[in-house]
Amino acid sequence: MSRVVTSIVGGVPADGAPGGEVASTNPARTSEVVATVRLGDGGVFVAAARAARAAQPAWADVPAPVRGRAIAHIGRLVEANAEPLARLVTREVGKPYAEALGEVREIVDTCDFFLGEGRRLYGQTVPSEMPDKQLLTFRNPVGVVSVITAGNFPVAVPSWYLIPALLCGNAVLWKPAEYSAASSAALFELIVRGGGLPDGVLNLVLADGQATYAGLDQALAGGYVDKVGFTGSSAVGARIGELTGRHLQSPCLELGGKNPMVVTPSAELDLAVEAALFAGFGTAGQRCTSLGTVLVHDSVHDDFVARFDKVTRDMPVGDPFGDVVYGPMLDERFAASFENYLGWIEPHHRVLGSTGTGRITAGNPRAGFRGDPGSGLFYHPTIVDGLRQADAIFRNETFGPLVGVATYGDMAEAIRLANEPGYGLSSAIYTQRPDEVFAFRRGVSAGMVSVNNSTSGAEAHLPFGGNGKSGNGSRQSGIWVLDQFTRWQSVNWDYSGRLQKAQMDVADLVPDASYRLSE
Ligand code: UN1
Repeated sequence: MSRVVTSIVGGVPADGAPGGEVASTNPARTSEVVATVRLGDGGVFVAAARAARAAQPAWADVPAPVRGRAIAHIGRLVEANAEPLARLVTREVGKPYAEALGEVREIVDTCDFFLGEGRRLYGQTVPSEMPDKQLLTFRNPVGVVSVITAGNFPVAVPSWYLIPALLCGNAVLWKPAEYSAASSAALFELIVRGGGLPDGVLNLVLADGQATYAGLDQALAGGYVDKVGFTGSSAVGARIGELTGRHLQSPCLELGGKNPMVVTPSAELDLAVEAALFAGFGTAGQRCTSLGTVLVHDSVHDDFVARFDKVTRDMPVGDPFGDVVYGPMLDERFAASFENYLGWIEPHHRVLGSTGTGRITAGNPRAGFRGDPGSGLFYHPTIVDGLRQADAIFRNETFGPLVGVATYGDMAEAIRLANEPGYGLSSAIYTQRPDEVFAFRRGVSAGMVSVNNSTSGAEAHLPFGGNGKSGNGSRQSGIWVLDQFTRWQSVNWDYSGRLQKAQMDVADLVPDASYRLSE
């Protein structure tokens, strides 16, 4: 079944398609149109920001525990619709169905965490340095939040922004990726209906990148947006940072990664291989947390690579509704960029993992492929061994089913290589030794470190985010994201009946500083 999706501003579907119409297709069967997407332009973005601005004060007046109940209802409605939503995600972006169900679970987990936050949103009472004076802190909503998200997690990652932003009393406009617009529109409905949200509290903007940038520029200049959340490439993140910086705003940025996995001599090799397979090829390598480069100690390199090659060759790839590790690329544009990355393979590299490289077709088959490769955007898994530091594949994110392998000699070198590309999102180490765990944790630039686990698959209530090219230090999830969607307000309340001056009218107790113990 194909559907038509459109922007929704102040509860009203937007007229026409000033930004043009695009088809969101099934990447496993590119002839199947999942949705016709009517795109808005910069004006629609601005209208959504204004609608949010108008709706926000009344939403902030709803008591936080009542907003928490709304989040509880959203979680239950998402849970009741988990299977159709997961099926839609699989159809629209080609993520294996089991993973899509996990993605929906992540929304429910996020709601379960934040429903109680409505009854906390704690402020503090702080002792004053003067009598008859009280110090207090409050969390205030920031106001209007503009959320711009990618389509590799078309519903879970957006929920990391939308749920806490709404809980904190903000109104939101959400601009999801065009190629996952149907999944995102479905989540939009579940949030609005499940939460019983008043019109304008959550708005949906469907637009391409250029219109979004233009709309955001205008909305910031007009004073209609107070905070931007963005998940996507490092290049676009830098532009958003530049634009918001001009308005003295700091965005919440969740960007790319070149996530390393260190395999030490004490690693349980089969476990490390299993993790490399899931981290590297799950979601066809299209997570921001996907494994970039395995850094293997010289002494275990050959053994690791032989095992990794074998399980990669045996891995089921194909129809995402079947039992596979991964399906197609998300969309044509990701297939095209992945082909570009494959062009970075150099003569000194050893390419392993499949019966070919590039697009899987009848003429370039993958042994054991499940389904009809010709119908979709399927790519061979590719292991590139023998990476050197100067190689493009070593230095850049290669969003797709490609894992690099390089070697190291000692832990200091492993840490240096892990940090060399300049990203800093996720990382992993396989070892039995506590000293290596803590040396790596301390030295690695990543915001997230897994010990004997995958670089991907973060739990939804730990701080999520990166440093360097992976982000500006903002963190999502759990209690930490509250600092993105609220501003601290401090209150000092003097009821002494006189002006007590801080630092000046403060009592001091006089110490007997010359006192010494007698021997
Ligand atoms: C992303 O790819 O943008 O940790 C987020 C993970 C998922 C989220 C990935 N829970 O792999």
